[in-house]
Order: sequence, then C-alpha cells, then structure tokens
Amino acid sequence: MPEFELYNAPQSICSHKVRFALHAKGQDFEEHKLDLFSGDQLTPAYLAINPNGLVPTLIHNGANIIDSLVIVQYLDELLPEPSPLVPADALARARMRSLMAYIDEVPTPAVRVPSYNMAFLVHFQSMPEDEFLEMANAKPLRKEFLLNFGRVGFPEKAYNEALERLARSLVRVQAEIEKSGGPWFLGDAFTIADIAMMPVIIRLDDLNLGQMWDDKPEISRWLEAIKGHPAYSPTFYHGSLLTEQYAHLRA
Ligand SMILES: N[C@@H](CCC(=O)N[C@@H](CS)C(=O)NCC(=O)O)C(=O)O
Repeated sequence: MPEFELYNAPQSICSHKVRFALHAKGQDFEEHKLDLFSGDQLTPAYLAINPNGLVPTLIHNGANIIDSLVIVQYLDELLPEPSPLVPADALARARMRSLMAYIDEVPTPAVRVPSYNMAFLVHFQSMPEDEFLEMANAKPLRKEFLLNFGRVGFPEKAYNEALERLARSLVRVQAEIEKSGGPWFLGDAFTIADIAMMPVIIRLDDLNLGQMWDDKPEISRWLEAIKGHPAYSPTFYHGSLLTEQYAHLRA
C-alpha cells in the first residue's frame, strides 16, 4: 500500500491545493481521479472516507484526512523540512491563518459561480430533471448550491455578486502583497496562504477573466512566481485547466 493516496479531480480547485503541497514537499503519492459529474464522490465507498461527498481526500497509511487546507496543514506538520509552509513566528502564523480563513470564506466559494456558469453548465443542461434532482439531493454539502444553479446556471444577480466578491478579494490580496513587499503574501516566505489563493487566480485566468487584475501588477507578478514554482507543472498536468477541456473557453 502506498504511504499517501490522493482522491481528487484533475480540475478541482481544492485538489489543486493538495497536489501543489504534495509536490512542493517532494512527496510521492498515488492519485485516484474521480469524475465529479458522474457522481464518483457520492458512492457509499467514497462517502465512507469523505462524508462531505467532496474532493480531495488524502489517505495516509490508511487514515483519511479531508478538507484541502486541513490536508495541506497536516502535510506541512508531517513534512516540515526543508521548506516549511508556515512561518516560524507566531504572529506571522496568525496572519497567514487569517488570510487562509478569508480566502476560504470569500473568493473560494465565489469562483464556483463563474466556473459553473461558464464551464460546467454543459454537464447539467441535457440531464433529465429526475436525474438532476437525484444527484443534487444526494450531495451532503452542495445540495442547495446545485439546486440554486439548476440546469440553467446561476441568475445574473448571483453571477454579478460573485464577480464583485472576487474583485474585492483581488484588492485585498494586492494590499497584502504591497504590505509585505512580496513576492508572496507574507513577504519572502511562501506559505499556505499563497497555496489557498493559487487555484482561485489560476481559475479566473483559465476563464479568461485575467483582465480583473490588469491594474494590479503585484498580482501579475505573484501569478508569474506561482507558475515558476517547481510544484506548478506537476500539479497542473494536462487536463487540469478548463480551457484544455472546454473548447468554447479558448475563444
Ligand atoms: N472545503 C472543502 C471543499 C471541497 C470542494 O468543494 N470540492 C469540490 C471540488 S473543488 C467538489 O468535490 N465538488 C463536488 C460536488 O460539488 O459534488 C475543501 O477545501 O476540501
């Protein structure tokens, strides 16, 4: 049995965080890819290791750990050297965690709205109503989210609100980089706060919304630094970006 197994999905933003952390740690793992549109995350066998019915789940020596940022923190506690992902100073650690909490509360849920409307809608549009309701009702955490999405997409008001929240998040992280002097959110040290925001910015870029930070060179530089990190390429293997699957996004 491999020491680490990761149940995840190639395009899932939460999976990106864990894959990035595993690669940043130089840790081998066996990857299991779930098809989230076929409901692989809702089978009894998967719910037994992740009762939230979401990816990712890390299995370490047979024990399951769920929730992406919990997993990343677990990996860092287990494998702190040579490149710890948390600052040594307690105050800096608190600042990192405040930022992680903000990212988990504001931009991470918000980016799901354009993702679903612009890319994932095609999976649901042609689904018969009873099949759609059955899938939505089976979701332990995302039932209401999917029902609100329907098979037609989130309404314009919800879409605009999500983009507005994302725009405010960009202002917030730009301010963090300015305050710390960069290149990372907390200055010289690359931390879990950077990993938390990384898939949100990559997703916006992937959805052709990169113009949202045209006036924020700090974010462009941060994104270039992320793309230059050795963990980036193995994390974003072919098929991890939406533009690699959905031709209409490549326009
Ligand atoms: N807080 C969780 C959220 C996980 C999550 O939302 N995963 C999404 C993919 S990014 C998922 O599994 N979606 C499947 C579904 O909605 O049924 C984490 O960070 O791991």
